Formats: sequence, C-alpha cells, structure tokens
Amino acid sequence: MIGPDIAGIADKLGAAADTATAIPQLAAETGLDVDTAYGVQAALVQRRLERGERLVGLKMGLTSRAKMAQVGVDEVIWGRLTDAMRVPDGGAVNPTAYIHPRVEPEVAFLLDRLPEPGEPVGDFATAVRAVAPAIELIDSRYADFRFSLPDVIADNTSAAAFVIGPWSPVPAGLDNLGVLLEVDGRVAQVGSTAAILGDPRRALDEGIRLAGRHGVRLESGWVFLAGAATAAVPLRPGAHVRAVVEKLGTASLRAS
Ligand code: OOG
Ligand code: MG
Repeated sequence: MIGPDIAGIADKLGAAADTATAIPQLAAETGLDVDTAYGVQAALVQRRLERGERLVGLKMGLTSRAKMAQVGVDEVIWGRLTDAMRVPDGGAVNPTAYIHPRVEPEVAFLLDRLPEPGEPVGDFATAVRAVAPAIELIDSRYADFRFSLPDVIADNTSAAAFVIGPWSPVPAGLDNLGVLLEVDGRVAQVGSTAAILGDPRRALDEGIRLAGRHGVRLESGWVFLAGAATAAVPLRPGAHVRAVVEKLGTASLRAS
C-alpha cells in the first residue's frame, strides 16, 4: 500500500471511542503527517454521519499556552462537532462511556454571516450572532492521554462532548474576561479569555483559515468552540462541573 491506510486508522479510532478502550498512538508507525491526519479525522467523523449524526460546528484546540503545555503539543488544531456530542446545559454524562474524560472551560460562538473563503472576519458582530460559556469534555482515544500532533488531529482533537450555557448578544470586548472551572463547588482552574490567542475572536479567524485549507467552510448556525483558556481536569464519577465566564454566565454538567 502507498501511504497510510486512512480508512483503517479511522476505523481503529472510531472503535476505540465506541468501546471506550484506549489504543496506542499510531502516527509514527503509519507515517501520518498533519495533512493525512486531517483526512483521517474527516473519515472518522464521516462514520458518525453515516450513523445519522449531523455536523453542528467546529472546535479549536491548543489555542492557549496552558493547554499546549498540558499535552506537550504547541500547534493550534481544529476538530468537528456533531449533534450527538451535545449535552444540554445542566445535563448528565456517564463517565464510564469514556476512556479518561477531562473537562475544560470554553467560550462558544454561534456563527452567523461569515466572509467568503480566504477573506478575514471584518466585523465580528456580523460573523457571530451570540456568545456563551461552555464546557468541553475531551477524551483522547490514546493510552495515557498522550499523543503527537498528527495523532491528536486524527482523533478529532479528542472531541467527545460539549455543553453550551445561555447565549448572550456579542459583548463589546471578549479579550479579558475571567474564566473559572469549578468542580463540586471548588475552583479547579482559573484563567482569562486573554489566554485564548490573546483574544478568543482571533480563534475564529484561525478556524476559518485552518479549516479552509482542508476545504471545510464554516456555516451559519454552527457552534464554534474557541479552545480552552485553562488546562483540563479529569471528570470523576458524581462530579458537578461549572464553567463560569465573566459577563457571559455559567454552563454546567454532572457526571453520573
Ligand atoms: C486536545 C484538544 C484541545 C482545547 O480546547 O485546547 C482542546 C487535547 O487536549 O486532548 O480541545
Ligand atoms: Mg477544547
């Protein structure tokens, strides 16, 4: 065979997610580079679409230093979100359905009118209809939550589930809002939206640019996660998690 077996790698990652069973990293062994890894990600998400899930958005990863340092990968990445990953605000997830779930605080955008491919976002308030606090549940399919850049891209950037809090109109500034992650009423992580590429609005430009390289165009009505401002924390059974973003409010999640 010439080049990595994209469909075969996607099947392995898909089965690891479906059975909540970790697998060894595979990029080095199969010769995956960043471009082919995005091809694997597309095939992996296609498996979900074939079983009836719908694409509902895009997520950014490793847009903050805290996240880069936690996983030892220092490139901004993006992944795809489907409707089946969405958990209602205040809802519950079963932690045993995941391998080693972690939660992290996010800022979500509800996309509106986006520029033509290749054009920058001129007016953020035209491109984005609303903003919300959010929680992302990530679950690397790789053993010990360890991976290389192409490995994590192929694994749809560890995407597993997400919660969106109440939507608000776009505020005047988003670049320096306090962010808290609370677990069982205790502060587990503290940060600022400034940690997200200096301003989370920049994450949208990066998302449009990076996804555009792979022929993916963001759509009106999609959800966009700008990337966590802080490191992620393990989700333990029974935990109650809240992400609080100054001016935007709270998103919450329970682990059953
Ligand atoms: C990769 C996904 C990173 C974020 O918000 O930075 C991410 C990982 O940490 O497993 O979702
Ligand atoms: Mg995230």
